[in-house]
Amino acid sequence: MHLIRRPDIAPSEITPRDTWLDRRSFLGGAAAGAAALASGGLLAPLAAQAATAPREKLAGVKKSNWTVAETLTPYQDVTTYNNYYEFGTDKADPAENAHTLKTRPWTVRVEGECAKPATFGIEDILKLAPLEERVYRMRCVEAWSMVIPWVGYSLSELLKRVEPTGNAKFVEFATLADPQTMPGVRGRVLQWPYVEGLRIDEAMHPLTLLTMGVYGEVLPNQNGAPVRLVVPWKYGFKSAKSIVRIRLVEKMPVTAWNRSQPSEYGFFSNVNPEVDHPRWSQAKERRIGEFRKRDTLPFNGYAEQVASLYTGMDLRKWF
Ligand SMILES: Nc1nc2c(c(=O)[nH]1)N[C@H]1C(S)=C(S)[C@@H](COP(=O)(O)O)O[C@H]1N2
Ligand SMILES: [Mo]
Repeated sequence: MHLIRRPDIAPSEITPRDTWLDRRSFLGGAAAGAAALASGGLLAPLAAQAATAPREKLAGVKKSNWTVAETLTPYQDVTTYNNYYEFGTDKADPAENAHTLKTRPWTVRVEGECAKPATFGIEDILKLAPLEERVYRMRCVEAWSMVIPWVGYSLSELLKRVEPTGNAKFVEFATLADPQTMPGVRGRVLQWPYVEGLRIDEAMHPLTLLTMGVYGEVLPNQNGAPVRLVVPWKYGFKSAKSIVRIRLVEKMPVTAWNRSQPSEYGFFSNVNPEVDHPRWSQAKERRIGEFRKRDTLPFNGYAEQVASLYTGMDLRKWF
């Protein structure tokens, strides 16, 4: 893990993850620790916890070169300050409400313009390619940001299994919309299911992460369990949570945010400090845990890796 503490941040501002874990295992008691030692499986219980779901460590996670060396946003912030409108629109709602999400059994249907459409069980997805830890900068369109150690592998690993055809120009992601377990889906904040999309070259870019974990553990429900997308050079809403269907398509998909406010949310949604949201500036951001605002970087700091995908495009028009 790349825990580099910047000198301008007081240690007291950072909740050490170990303290948090200690508190949890204290709640869970000695039995949970014993269980973690006894189980040699892919998913070993880490610590039982009183109110919410037990935390589960992911085994065999390798470090990745696709990692930034910046101070990690504390686990507690990553898992309690969330956007997941299916569980409510306040930042605290998902952590409070998402315990109702049932993540097993779970399948992801991959279909459309491909030679071998298939349905993948979540257990297969976890074993499809080696799990990597990747520390990514994340930037929400609301102008806050975090640095998060995700666990997963490049989405391209999954997509190549179904053999996309030459007509596969875009990829559409649909996420779970279950009114029984998701209180937000009973309301009309967005049209459900939540749909997102990428161009095929964006979807195949190695940075685009199919994500099953965070902080070395299985994703908490509020972060999009059991499988979500993470696209670090785009605004956070492109990173669809709790994916159930991936469709290779010829035409640019209509996404949930684009449908609801086309003048505010374009298809590409690349982080761009020079293109303001119609109602606020995107020039700066508040890194969660910091006081002074930071300058927002083009492509969220990933320009070197992804800017070439957009050569010749007017990024003010294609926002
Ligand atoms: N299904 C679904 N996915 C979603 C959202 C959502 O409301 N529903 N919110 C998005 C937004 S706006 C952000 S910023 C990120 C937040 O992910 P995190 O809470 O894991 O950081 O999830 C994205 N994925
Ligand atoms: Mo967001």
